[in-house]
This record gives sequence, structure tokens and C-alpha cells, in this order.
Amino acid sequence: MPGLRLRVPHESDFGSRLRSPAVAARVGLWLGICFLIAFLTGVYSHLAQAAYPWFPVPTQPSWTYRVTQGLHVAAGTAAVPLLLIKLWSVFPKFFARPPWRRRRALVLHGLERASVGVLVAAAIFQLASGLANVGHWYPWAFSFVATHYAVGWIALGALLVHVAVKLPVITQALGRDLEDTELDRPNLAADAPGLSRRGLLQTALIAATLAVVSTAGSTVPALRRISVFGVRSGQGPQGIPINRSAAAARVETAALAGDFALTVVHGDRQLRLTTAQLAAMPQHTAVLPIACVEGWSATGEWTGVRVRDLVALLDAPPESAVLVRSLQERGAYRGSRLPANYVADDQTLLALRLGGEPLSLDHGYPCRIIAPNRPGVLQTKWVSMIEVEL
Ligand SMILES: Nc1nc2c(c(=O)[nH]1)N[C@H]1C(S)=C(S)[C@@H](COP(=O)(O)O)O[C@H]1N2
Ligand SMILES: [Mo]
Repeated sequence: MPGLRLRVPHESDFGSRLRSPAVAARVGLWLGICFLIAFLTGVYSHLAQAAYPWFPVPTQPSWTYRVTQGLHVAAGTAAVPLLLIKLWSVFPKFFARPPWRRRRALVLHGLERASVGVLVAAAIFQLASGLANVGHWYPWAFSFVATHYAVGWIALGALLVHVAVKLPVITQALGRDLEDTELDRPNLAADAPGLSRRGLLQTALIAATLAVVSTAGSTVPALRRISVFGVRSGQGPQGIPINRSAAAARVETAALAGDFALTVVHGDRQLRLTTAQLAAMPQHTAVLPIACVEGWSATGEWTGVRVRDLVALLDAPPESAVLVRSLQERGAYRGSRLPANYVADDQTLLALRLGGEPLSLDHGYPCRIIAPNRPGVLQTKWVSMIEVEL
């Protein structure tokens, strides 16, 4: 083709004044807030799941994890349109020519570019992998949990470097009027008619709000009806969504077997309790949410035996921690640990019933753990054994 000549564009080829520090700094600020919320709630989620002895997670208020994890996913969702607009607004910089002749400036330029590269890659990775996880879509071989957590720290580090490097421009841009053109790239024509900066920022906010409102029904009951893109918006047997079904966990036969009995172990003593024996013990009811790491949550009225009472049957010290095992033979969530403060809580139950009826098979029949302020992944279903930690 005679007319076609490939040429790398130059920064000055992008004529719009919408692509300006005034816009980039403002959208960047909102994006930074979203990332900070996602980072802090993500670290909290990690600590709640890891249960390090040096970070005891309180059991009350029982809704903490529901709120932090709902915020985590909402902040990530809002960040998607904001990140796209932010990248668009700074895109011309991608084609800025490095200051080849000045050594010091060149080094600084290179470092700045490298940190931006890490930040952009980490940000895209976090949002894409997080959304894929919410959708139960794992088109990769690495462990989502470990990788998403590690890249979170990388993103935070790159974000801090980026803000530090850009601080002079950020403070100048935020201190000036939105329409001020002083900081714009040189030689831009006067504003062309069309979308204004204010219009672009409003669009960004509307897009972020729409993204959140159309998904947050997964955890905010008032939004259930309008959250058309919400994953698992409150549907499921007994009014609560199912994450892994009994069939998927391959526990159907064992859970429905007539001779099921729960084993409680303390050192060399052990006890086997049939479902009827469990039901004959003092029953307690707690209204508690299942709050999944994927951001959805739903409240149920659970009835069953206090884990504390089970531990007491074997004369174990009341401040014991316990290990929980399920009938499931494979999978990361087939067991969990209840730290001592969880065992001690009145609301920590081995639930037999949900909403007044026996647990459905998919909710963990014959019995499951339900405890206050606990990540969903640790609310072990189809419990077969409770072992006091020595
Ligand atoms: N044995 C077992 N228990 C499990 C799981 C599992 O895969 N296996 N999934 C967990 C996860 S990720 C969540 S969010 C909750 C969901 O409980 P539900 O299906 O009753 O809503 O169960 C938890 N308990
Ligand atoms: Mo979950």
C-alpha cells in the first residue's frame, strides 16, 4: 500500500486537552482511594484467613468480614472504569521521547517509567484476576489467593513510588481549577467543542457508581433487585447461595449415609455423636452471615450445638482451639481451624438447622460450622470431626 507509512506517534499527536494533569490527577486520586481500600481490606482478609497468633481476629461484631470483603470487591469493581479512563488520560506520555542527551534526567525518566510499568501491570492483574475469581473462572495455573495477595503488595509499593515521584504535579493540578491549562502539554490547540473536563469526570464517577450498583446486590440486600450483574444475589436453597455443592465436593454418599456420626477428639479420648445425639444436646440459635471472599454475603438463622459445649464433653480446657475436618476428601477448604476466642464465642455453632429446617445437603448437611466474623471459606460444611488442639 503506497500511502501507508508506519510511524510511532509522538506525544504531541494527541491534541485533546482532556488528556491533562488536571484530569489525570483527579481520576488518579479516586483510583488511589479505591486501591487503598482494596489493599487494606485485602490484608485484613488475609489475616482473618491465616489466623496468625500475633493477630487475633475478634469474633464481634459478627458482620465485620461481611463489610470489609464487600468493600474489597466494590472498590475493585469501581476501579475498573476509573483505571481505563486514567490510562486513556495519560496515554500520550507513552510516546514521550526520553531525554537522551541528559544522563541524570534519563536515569530518572527510566526509573519513573519502570515504576509506572509495574504499577499498570499490577493494577490490571489485580482487577482482572479478582473479577475472574468472583466469576469462578480460573483460566490460569497459579494459586489465585497467594498470587493476588503478593501482587497486592507489589501494586501498593509501585503506587507509593508513583505518588512520591508525581507529588509536585499532583499537588499543583489538584490546587488549580479543573479548566486551568497551565500544566497542559505545550502547543495544544484551544479546547475543541465536545465533552468537557467536567463532563469526563462526571462520566467517570457515573461509570464507577454503575459498576458498583450493578454488582453490590451480592452483598447489600437493598440492591438485590437492581444488581443485574451481581453474582449469586441471594438465590439458593434456604435463601442462601451455595459456593461448592455437595456433588462438587463429592460428599453426597457420605453425608446421606445412615450411620453418620461426628467424631470429637481430645488427645487420646474420643467420642462419636450421631445426628440424633447432637440434636438432643442444648440447641442455640444465631443470626449470622455467610460472607464469601468473593464479596457476596447473605444472612441466615442457624441453629445447632455450641462448639464450646462439644469441647466441654471431653473435659478439654475452655480456652482450647479446635481443628475441624469434613467428609470432603480433596480441596483446599475441606477443613479449618477455630482459634480459642472463636470456640469461646456463644455464637460459634456446629449448625444442624438453617431457617428452622434441617440444613440442605448443599449447605452442609448433616452439620456445619457457622461462626461470627469469619471468612466464608472457613465456615466448613459436612463436618465429620472436631479435634481439640493440644
Ligand atoms: N467442606 C467444605 N466446606 C466449605 C467449602 C468447601 O468447599 N468445602 N466452601 C466454603 C466457602 S468458599 C463458602 S463461601 C461457604 C459457603 O457456604 P454455603 O454454600 O452454605 O453458602 O462454605 C464454605 N465451606
Ligand atoms: Mo467462599
